[in-house]
Amino acid sequence: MKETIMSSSAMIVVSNRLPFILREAEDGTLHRKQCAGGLVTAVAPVVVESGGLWVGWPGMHLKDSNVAIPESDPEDLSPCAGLKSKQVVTVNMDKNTFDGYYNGCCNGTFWPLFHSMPDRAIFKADYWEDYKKANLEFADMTIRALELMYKERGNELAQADEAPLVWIHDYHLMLAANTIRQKAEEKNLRCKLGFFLHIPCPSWDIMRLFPWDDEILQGMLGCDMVGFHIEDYCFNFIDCCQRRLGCRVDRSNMLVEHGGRTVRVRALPIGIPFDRFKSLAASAPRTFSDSQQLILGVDRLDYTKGLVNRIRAFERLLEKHPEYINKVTFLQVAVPSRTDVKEYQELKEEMDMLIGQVNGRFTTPMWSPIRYIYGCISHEQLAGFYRDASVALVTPLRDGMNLVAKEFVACQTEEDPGVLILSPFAGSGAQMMEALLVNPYEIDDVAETIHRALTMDKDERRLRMTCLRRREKQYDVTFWLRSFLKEMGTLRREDGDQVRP
Ligand code: ADQ
Repeated sequence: MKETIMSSSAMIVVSNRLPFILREAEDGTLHRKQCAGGLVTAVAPVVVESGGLWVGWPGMHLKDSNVAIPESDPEDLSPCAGLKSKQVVTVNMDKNTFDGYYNGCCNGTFWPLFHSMPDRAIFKADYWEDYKKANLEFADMTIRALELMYKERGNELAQADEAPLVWIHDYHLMLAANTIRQKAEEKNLRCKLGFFLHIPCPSWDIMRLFPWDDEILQGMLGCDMVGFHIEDYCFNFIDCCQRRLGCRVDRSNMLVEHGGRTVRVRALPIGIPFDRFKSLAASAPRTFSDSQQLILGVDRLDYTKGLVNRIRAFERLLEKHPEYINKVTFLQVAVPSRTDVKEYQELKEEMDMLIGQVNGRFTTPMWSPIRYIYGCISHEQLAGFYRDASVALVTPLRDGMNLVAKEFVACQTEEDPGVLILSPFAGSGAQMMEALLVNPYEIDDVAETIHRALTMDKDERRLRMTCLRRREKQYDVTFWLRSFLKEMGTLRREDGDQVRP
């Protein structure tokens, strides 16, 4: 049965990207192209059903800010198909500002820094200026969205107990809250502000490397509640607020006082649409023969995901355990990411070279050790790969959560499940204790852990997988959404109020 969670207040979601991107056809007309990740799957139905709004960049630079957003195609079955064009507020900015904000500050500075890789981070005042400009633009468009909402539903909102909820997502928009708060107050537009960070929040030692760290922290504290995946990130954030801004903090209740307000800090681990992956896996066609054991890796091609170390570990496995030659195949699926950034192009070249070397070294007339798909595949196909894999290698060097680990688990059968190998440096590594946890920097250990997984007996596999599946089913993406709304005080009563133990 389809369950729809309702927010007791109207909702405005603000994210760098809209839940779809716009593309121009040859005749110049605009069309929506879907990009349904877990976030969109969970949040879009609530926005659709509660008549909410979504503020974001449409994935292309529009020639004119007032250009009409197309409605979804009739055959669109994605979770945001019901999102009407009047529920969408686009953010548009000139290409140079966008480049400095997105490619520069977001991907060149915050992404590596927040993943504790400061050597890769570029600190540039120009990028920071563009980031501030872009955040102002997002804040202005959020105010426009609030005005629209109050114009359309003024009476209803005036009588409602709850002010509309503005939910800001991720490291792209860490400065938006204070501007939204201030302008909303000036215009007498009541609202509550919530923020969720999808990547890790680093420790104070790392955060302080950013020359304008105080502004970032103050920006996030502009919200009423700030959510992270796991407690470690919450405590890092609280620590930064205390040490950099001198805030009074209450660690046991996870509260930070700032500017005369008390901000709640909460660990809200994201989940996946478990049942959806489970049923996709049940119907996906088989693509691999039973005679081979399959090791699977699925990632965006990103240096944080530990792909190079993983290939080296697999090479080490073949060196130390030649019995796997002709018997085990490693399939790496890598989705192209940030392809116009030099570091990502270099990583792609390094991967091509490394995979070529390993294949050149071990391939036999009937077998190649590594198969490599560089591209995006459908969820149906992905679910089939997950189901058919004996081992999933999820070994990021650092990762906010990592949904692949959870999707793999959802696609296993209880009867003859595979084994999850997981990095403790992913948020999911803090939750999925029954996985085989291994440090991705220790190549020998990873190789031996793969060996252990490939030879694990069925009883142990079942025991581990049953626990993993039970947890992911219960704490799925709907649970995450419900927890967020509950913490914001905007979960409609009848939707239940179960809290993670
Ligand atoms: P990402 O780093 O993008 O997100 P991750 O959690 O690794 O996310 O999930 C990637 C998603 O892309 C998965 O749903 C996976 O199925 C899909 N995917 C990967 N390769 C694919 C391919 N080749 N074809 C099709 N789909 C593919 C950020 C943080 C994470 C956090 C999420 C959610 O960096 O740590 O888990 O947000 O909060």
